[in-house]
Amino acid sequence: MKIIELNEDLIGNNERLASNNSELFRKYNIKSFDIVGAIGAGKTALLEAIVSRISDDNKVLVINGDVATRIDADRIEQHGAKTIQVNTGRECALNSYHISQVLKNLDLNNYDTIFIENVGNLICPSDFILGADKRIVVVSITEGPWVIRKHPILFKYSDIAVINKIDLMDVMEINIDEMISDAKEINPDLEVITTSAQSGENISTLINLILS
Ligand SMILES: Nc1nc2c(ncn2[C@@H]2O[C@H](COP(=O)(O)OP(=O)(O)OP(=O)(O)O)[C@@H](O)[C@H]2O)c(=O)[nH]1
Ligand SMILES: [Mg+2]
Repeated sequence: MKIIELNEDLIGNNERLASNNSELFRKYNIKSFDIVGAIGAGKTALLEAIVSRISDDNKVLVINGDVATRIDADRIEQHGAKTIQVNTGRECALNSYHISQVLKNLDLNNYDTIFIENVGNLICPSDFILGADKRIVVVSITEGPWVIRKHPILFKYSDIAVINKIDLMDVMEINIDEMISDAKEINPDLEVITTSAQSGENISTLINLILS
């Protein structure tokens, strides 16, 4: 019983801080995105591709959540965005407290678009909204054809689903239409897009979808 109460408290507190974050984004007219997804699915590679195409015309900040290291932040900085790395240590997802601490120490007038790359994990982030406008869930075809069906919750509570690494379609012998329909079955409102961060396929469509 105690454990359930604690858990509810944790999630309730997270939601309160998330709504403060959301208010800040609105106040400063910032578009904000929480990018969640499997380890190694290509979240950072997609951000590199997106940032390199939009950073001339947009004031972009990327907040990178990772257990350790600032490898992802360093990768993204090379493409013209400011970055802030948050190392979560033992925690398997970012929470709204992490984001509130980052926002507190920034001049938000300097940004119009904020991407938050969550820790690579298809389970933990579902309990912790961050206050971003939209959640984008990323998987890739190398996680196997059932990855979406096996992790329905994040797909249920996301706005856009990206199925990445389609340049490897032939090697993986994946039926991409089935993966798309798995996602749509879980959440009929989900926008589903297939991409290759490596070849650049559909990256401009993804950008239009995100920034529209
Ligand atoms: N072939 C191919 N490789 C890709 C693609 N996108 C990413 N990769 C490769 O997949 C590996 C993992 O990519 P990342 O961008 O680091 O993945 P991530 O989701 O950010 O990983 P974590 O942050 O560790 O969870 C890297 O070696 C990328 O070069 C793609 O579209 N096609
Ligand atoms: Mg990454």
